[in-house]
Amino acid sequence: MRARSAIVVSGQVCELREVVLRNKPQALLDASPKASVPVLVNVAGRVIDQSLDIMLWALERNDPLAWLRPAQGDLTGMLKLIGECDDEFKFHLDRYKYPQRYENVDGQEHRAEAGRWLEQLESRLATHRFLFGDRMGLADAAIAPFVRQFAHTDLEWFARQSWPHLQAWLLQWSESSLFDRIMDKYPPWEPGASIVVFPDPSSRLAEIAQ
Ligand SMILES: N[C@@H](CCC(=O)N[C@@H](CS)C(=O)NCC(=O)O)C(=O)O
Repeated sequence: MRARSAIVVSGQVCELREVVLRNKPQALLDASPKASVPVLVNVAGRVIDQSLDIMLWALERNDPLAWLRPAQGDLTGMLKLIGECDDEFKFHLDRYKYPQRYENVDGQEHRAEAGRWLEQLESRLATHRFLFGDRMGLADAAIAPFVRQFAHTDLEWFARQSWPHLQAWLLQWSESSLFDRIMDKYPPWEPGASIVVFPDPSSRLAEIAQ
C-alpha cells in the first residue's frame, strides 16, 4: 500500500504482479529470497524489497507533490518517525492484531503500548493537518497504512479514544482518491498471465493532489 501510493504520486508506471502470500510464485522467490511483499524490480534489474525503499526510489525519480520536502521539518525527521513506526509501533501492532501467533502475549497490553506511540502523532496533528506541516508527505503515506490496520483491529475501541486529530487524519486519508487507487484489487499473477499496468492508465494526478 505504501509502495503503491508513492508509485502513483510519482507517476511511475509498473507491471504489477499481485501475490497471494500462501502461494508465492517462484518468480518472487527468484527475485527476492526474503519473499516478503512488496518487491520492485526496476528496468536495470535492481531488486528493491523494502516498501520504504520503493517509496524513496519512486519519489527520487519524480516528486511532484514534494513528499520528500515537507512543509515543516525535513526528510531526516520524517525517516526517523517512519523508523519508529516500523520498529516500535509495528511490533506492538502485530501482537495486538494477532496475539495468537505469539507465545505469552496479551494483545491488550500491546494495544496500550501502540496507543502510547499514537499519542505523539495526535500531538503533531493537533497543530498541523499532516504529520510534517499542512501538506501530505512521505511520513503520512508511510505511516497511515499501519494506523489504519491498528484502527481496524477494533474500530469501536479506536473511535472511543480521544484522538480527534488522528481520527480525522486517518479518515481524510481513507476518503482520498489516492487511497481508492491504491486499494484496487487485482487477480493473483501466474506465469503467462497478461500484463497488468499499475497505476491504471486512467489515473489522473490532478485528482490525487486535492
Ligand atoms: N519491512 C518490510 C516488511 C514487508 C512484510 O512484512 N510484508 C509482509 C506482507 S505485508 C510479507 O510479505 N510477509 C511474508 C509472509 O507473510 O510470508 C517492508 O516494509 O517491505
